[in-house]
Amino acid sequence: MHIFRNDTHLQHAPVHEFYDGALIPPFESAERARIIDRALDATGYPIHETISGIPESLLTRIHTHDYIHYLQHIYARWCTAGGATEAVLPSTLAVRWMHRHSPHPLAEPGYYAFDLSAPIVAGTWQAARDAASMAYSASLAVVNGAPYAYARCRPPGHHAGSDMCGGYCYLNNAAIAAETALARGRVAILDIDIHHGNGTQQIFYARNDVTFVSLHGQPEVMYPYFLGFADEHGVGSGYGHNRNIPLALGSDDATFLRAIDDACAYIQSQHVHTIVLSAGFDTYAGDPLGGFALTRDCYVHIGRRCAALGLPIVVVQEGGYAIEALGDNLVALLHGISGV
Ligand code: Q9C
Ligand code: ZN
Repeated sequence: MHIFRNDTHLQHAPVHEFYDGALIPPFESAERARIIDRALDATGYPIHETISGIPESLLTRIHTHDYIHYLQHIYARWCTAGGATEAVLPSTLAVRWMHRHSPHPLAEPGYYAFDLSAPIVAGTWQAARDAASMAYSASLAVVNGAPYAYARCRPPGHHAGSDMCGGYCYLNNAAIAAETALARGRVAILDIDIHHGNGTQQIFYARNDVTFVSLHGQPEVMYPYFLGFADEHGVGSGYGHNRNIPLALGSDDATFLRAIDDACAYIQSQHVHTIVLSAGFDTYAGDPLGGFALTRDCYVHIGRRCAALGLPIVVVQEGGYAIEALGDNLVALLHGISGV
């Protein structure tokens, strides 16, 4: 199990988040990475702190050129236009019929964001770019023959679409890992974060080279609410290559592992060569953003079942906000996958 990590993420530290109307300290914090690193240090897995920079041409196969340009430059443009230095956050969201584009720095955030959970601060671009670079590096390791690799991505990525940020996500790290792994042939992304990976689904919805399968809380009652239903199968040549398995609040180990078995059978039917695991741990019992009741042991079993598919696996860090348990839960998953 090769570990990829770096500390650029420290530059992404928004001071607050909106949580169902309340202004609170962010759940998605640098502390998460610190706890993960502490647990990883005790494993003896080889750790790679120098990562390959992600090629621009790879980034723009996942995200639009305009969106990348926006992420790179909006913080400075926003401040110059009088926006608060705390963070870039939209005043208007360009939803449904409101989709004319305005290039004004105080307006554009509402075009490229689908919610208020992706504030952009001075170092957000650098952090997001290096998180994507870690996903790329981990996936390259697998392309070059490593059986398993893990990218400790922060900020996370699975809510980020081709030209949209939201849900703490800016660049879709798992999508970048999948695109990289296409060098070995078709890829499946298995998303086990409790929130539906709406961004990953959108990116690959019309494609048949990357299959997306997600286990998550029913969107009727869980963020991101508007996507992740069981009848979303893909479009065009992507039809049949998208699978959502929504689960009820309160789901426990047994329910989750049954759904994992379904997902694994589906992946087997897709004839892929690599698995990208979008690994969120907000399914853990007591996660402040969750609602499932998984135990630590469940992550070992999830890992074993994924490994039983007999394919290389790129593990990409997504959510997980029960911070004290996060490192141990991750290590449980990685142990389950690699057997050591
Ligand atoms: N009551 C990830 O786990 N806030 N993102 C939702 C709903 C945003 C979660 C509040 C949650 C984003 C990567
Ligand atoms: Zn999540």
